Amino acid sequence: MHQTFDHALEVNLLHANQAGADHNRAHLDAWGVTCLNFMSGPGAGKTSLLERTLHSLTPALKVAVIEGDMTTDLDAQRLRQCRVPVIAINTGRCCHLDAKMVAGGLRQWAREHNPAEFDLLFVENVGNLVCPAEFAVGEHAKVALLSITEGEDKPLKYPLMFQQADCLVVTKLDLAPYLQVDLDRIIAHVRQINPQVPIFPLSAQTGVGFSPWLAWLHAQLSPQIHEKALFA
Ligand SMILES: Nc1nc2c(ncn2[C@@H]2O[C@H](COP(=O)(O)OP(=O)(O)OP(=O)(O)O)[C@@H](O)[C@H]2O)c(=O)[nH]1
Ligand SMILES: [Mg+2]
Repeated sequence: MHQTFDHALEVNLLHANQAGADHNRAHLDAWGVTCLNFMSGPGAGKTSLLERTLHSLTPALKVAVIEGDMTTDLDAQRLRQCRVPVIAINTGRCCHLDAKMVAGGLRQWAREHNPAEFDLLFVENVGNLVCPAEFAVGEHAKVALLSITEGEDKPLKYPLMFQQADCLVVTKLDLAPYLQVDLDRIIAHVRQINPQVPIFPLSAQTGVGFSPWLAWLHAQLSPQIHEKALFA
């Protein structure tokens, strides 16, 4: 009985969240903005990937960031150094962003800027390998990150994140020589969960592996943005 009640509650919660995400997506589509949701366990390298990506994109492409953190604005401060608007959302005790929080971020963005003048919105989710995968925020694609220091078994132990991902970035590739880690095993485990997902092993520190990642990012942009000069 309790189990049925709990299950119904969860279904309602996710259903309401999905309606909110659809609403956010409708606004993003009306503005012509492509939104990517970056998700990973804590410290896998989301902010570092965004920093290097923002430095690699041509200034002709207008980008904003919604930065989700439980308490601080440390990542928001880092990303502001990249000279893009950053809307910081503190989630408090909540271990993920949800559609309602991101709707608040979109409203703030629309008060401070004209979103229709932008091309891309990056959402950095709270560091957590489980819950962010449950809650859509209106993104056009989900980018999951896994650092090679986290262990080859993680795709099998936390399957939802890898199942939901439209793209997987395997980070910290520069550390591979110092670890006993088999990249092919990581990739094989991901393929068990999500056989077709594009996988980009790279290093945000050295830039190795960045070109295929940037090409994938480019392919996500809406067609009218394609003719803009693409990457610096
Ligand atoms: N060697 C190496 N270190 C990296 C790389 N990317 C990130 N790091 C380091 O990993 C640590 C965490 O990186 P962040 O970019 O803050 O990770 P994050 O996923 O944004 O962390 P949270 O937002 O707290 O979940 C920092 O000390 C980074 O310098 C990389 O490609 N190579
Ligand atoms: Mg971060």
